[in-house]
Amino acid sequence: MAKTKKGEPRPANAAAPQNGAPADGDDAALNRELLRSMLLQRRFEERCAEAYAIGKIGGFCHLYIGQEAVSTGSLSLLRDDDYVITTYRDHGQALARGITPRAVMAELFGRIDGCARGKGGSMHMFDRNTNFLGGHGIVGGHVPIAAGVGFAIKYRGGDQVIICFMGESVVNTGAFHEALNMAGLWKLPCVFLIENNRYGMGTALERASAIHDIHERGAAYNMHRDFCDGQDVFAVRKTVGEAIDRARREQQPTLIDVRTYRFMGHSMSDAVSGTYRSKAELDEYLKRDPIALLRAHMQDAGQITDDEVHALDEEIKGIVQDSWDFADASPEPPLEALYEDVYVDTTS
Ligand SMILES: Cc1ncc(C[n+]2csc(CCOP(=O)(O)OP(=O)(O)O)c2C)c(N)n1
Repeated sequence: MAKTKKGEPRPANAAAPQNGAPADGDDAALNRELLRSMLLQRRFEERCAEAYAIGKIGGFCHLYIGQEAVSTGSLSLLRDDDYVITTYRDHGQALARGITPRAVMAELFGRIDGCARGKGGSMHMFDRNTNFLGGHGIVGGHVPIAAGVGFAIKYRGGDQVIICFMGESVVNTGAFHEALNMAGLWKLPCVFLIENNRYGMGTALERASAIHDIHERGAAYNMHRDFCDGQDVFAVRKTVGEAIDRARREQQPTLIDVRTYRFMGHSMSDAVSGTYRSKAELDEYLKRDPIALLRAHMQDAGQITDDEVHALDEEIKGIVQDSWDFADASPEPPLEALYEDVYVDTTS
């Protein structure tokens, strides 16, 4: 199990492979951590759908089911002092970064023990302890913030990196281009990671973008660029790992097109599929469920048995139930809390 700098075990964030360590795929202990992280997100999101349906969660709610290899693969490579920023589809990444299921579920329920004290909700997970800088609702709005964090790291002489997750629709917003230009110009330690799940709400990438190999947009900003299979957690780790190294050692940004698919609708307002894609297409992608692929790899390699998978699944369901019970018992923030956290107090 990976250790934090303070020596505490940190299950979700396994360390990046070192020279001489077994290649990804051969490392049974690492694979178990990856499977656990992905399964936790899956079971958590299934319960979120249920909680939303019975009114425990209000507002918007975008599920992450199908994309778990992206969060787990990339965030399993980060150090504790690195940074993460993302969009509204943020529950899975919050969990993979190590925010507790209790704090994420309480946030979803709008309760005081949530990671943003119940004020953010589904789209605005935030946690200073894990350098998780949100959860942002405006498409593309967080990309300049990522560039700003990259600038701050460099200005202070640090060797941290920031991973900035975004949907593929973001590449058509102005903020994306402004931020990538600055990151390319100033050589900022940013990994711009596009979670390309093929649809922005109901609009296919091909109907919205003049080019389809969207990582090529990085060429305009003199930036390294790459793409990978987002259903294969090992492929994600390899490609994102190279980008993290480049950011950390050379302070060079990278734009990555991680090709994935969301198994649910855009949000709980179109929870299942929608009219914009065919059932045949969905069925085709369901065959490449990232969790099933990793599990099959581990079973073939003799790294896990059916019974062990079952036991792990049961344990995780228990953790998610505990998070639900915890969130349900947590109080709503008091009315006065409306006036807190509005301005930063710079006087004390
Ligand atoms: C500036 C802005 N325009 C429109 C919206 C409405 N909106 C919310 S999600 C979304 C689609 C974004 O798709 P994508 O970036 O591919 O991410 P995904 O939802 O697929 O993860 C849109 C247009 C918004 N939130 N912000």
